[in-house]
Amino acid sequence: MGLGYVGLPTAAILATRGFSVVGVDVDDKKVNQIKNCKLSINEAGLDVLLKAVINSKNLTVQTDIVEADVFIVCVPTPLNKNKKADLSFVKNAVRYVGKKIMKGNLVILESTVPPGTTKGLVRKILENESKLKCPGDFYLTYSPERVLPGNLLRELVKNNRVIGGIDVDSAKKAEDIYSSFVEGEICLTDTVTAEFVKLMENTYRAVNIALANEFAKIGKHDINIREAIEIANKHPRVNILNPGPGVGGHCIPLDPWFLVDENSELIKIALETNKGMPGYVCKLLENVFKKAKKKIKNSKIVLLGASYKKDVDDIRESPTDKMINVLKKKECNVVVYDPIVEHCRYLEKNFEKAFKNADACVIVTDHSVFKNIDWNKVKKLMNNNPVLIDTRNIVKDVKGFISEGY
Ligand code: SAJ
Repeated sequence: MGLGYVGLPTAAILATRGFSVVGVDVDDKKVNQIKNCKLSINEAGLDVLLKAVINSKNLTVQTDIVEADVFIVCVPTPLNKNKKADLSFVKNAVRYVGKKIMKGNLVILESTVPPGTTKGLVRKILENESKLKCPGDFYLTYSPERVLPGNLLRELVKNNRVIGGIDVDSAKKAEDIYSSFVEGEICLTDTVTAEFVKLMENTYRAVNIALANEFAKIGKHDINIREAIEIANKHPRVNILNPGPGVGGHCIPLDPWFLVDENSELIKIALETNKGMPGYVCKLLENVFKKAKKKIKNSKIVLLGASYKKDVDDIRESPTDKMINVLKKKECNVVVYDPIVEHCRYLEKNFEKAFKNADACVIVTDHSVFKNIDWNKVKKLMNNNPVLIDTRNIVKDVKGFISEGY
């Protein structure tokens, strides 16, 4: 259930392991695309895998749910306006599952959810719809995905996996399924612990990125922050992450909010710190304009990179998008250059056109191809006193720019 970033690769991998898999999604456009082996996700190797499993008929896709032995739910859990989990997609999917389950079936939830959701809400809906009892009549587990976009297929197989069961038999049933393709260690626990583990992982990353961002802000005047981090990380028990223009993607800036309550000041502050980074970068830019005696109003600014991180085409929660809003308020002429992303606001796919007569460039995403940019050529395309802000530390030894960064 749910043929997105996690559901589709999971369905495809299971289909290569001898299971007869039916992929179900409410979006008929997406279903038709997948039937024709077209992907809306740009993930290395997934196109080849999808063709193979569709052609072998081990994976069929449709909008209607069918009876099955195992149901795996991989639907989104966005954040609502009150910074709480929006469980409407989970509720819907589970309602459909509840109408189909029979005695002895297994239900697995993979979506990121607040602790207690599986044994509370999910179990209740399944029991109400099916008139069956759990535990007893059917098995129920929570097993979160842990895959890194950009390296998804490899991580799906190689990563360790946590499975939380409503009871031990449920966890073992799910282990039978995942052990068909997971090469990492499989840890069995209860559902609430597994839900908490997933949120701890993304929170750990959010807090540590926030710390790196905080260091970059504090050290900005006299310290080469990248060098400082590199040296500090030689300590055997220190591993500081990289500061950047802010944290994007559909997980790290959002999921940790599921843990925030009156006892969690640190998580909240970390999330706010990361959220403030695009604004901080715009402030840096403004200060450099002042230094260069240039007016930011009506200036042309190139934002290099639209996606939330390197080498992916995903723009969800991207710092670029947030910076566009700030710079537009200052009446700047914003252009976004990204060779990987196909659609975003102010996108210019032509490199020369993007930089022609620009006053400033802000490096937001560190796509690998950006390492090959000829900055001397860029300088010639840009107006006098060109400004360069590098938030990803990808430009080395380039002269002729008034620059700032970390
Ligand atoms: N970032 C930094 N500095 C760093 C590392 C990352 O600024 O040192 C930024 C990135 O540029 C990006 C954001 O953080 O904007 C998030 O990127 P990411 O690569 O850390 O994570 P995601 O969102 O692509 O995937 C994460 C992963 N979770 C963890 O690493 C704990 C992945 O394993 C999860 O499956 C995924 O969230 C998810 O779906 O929950």
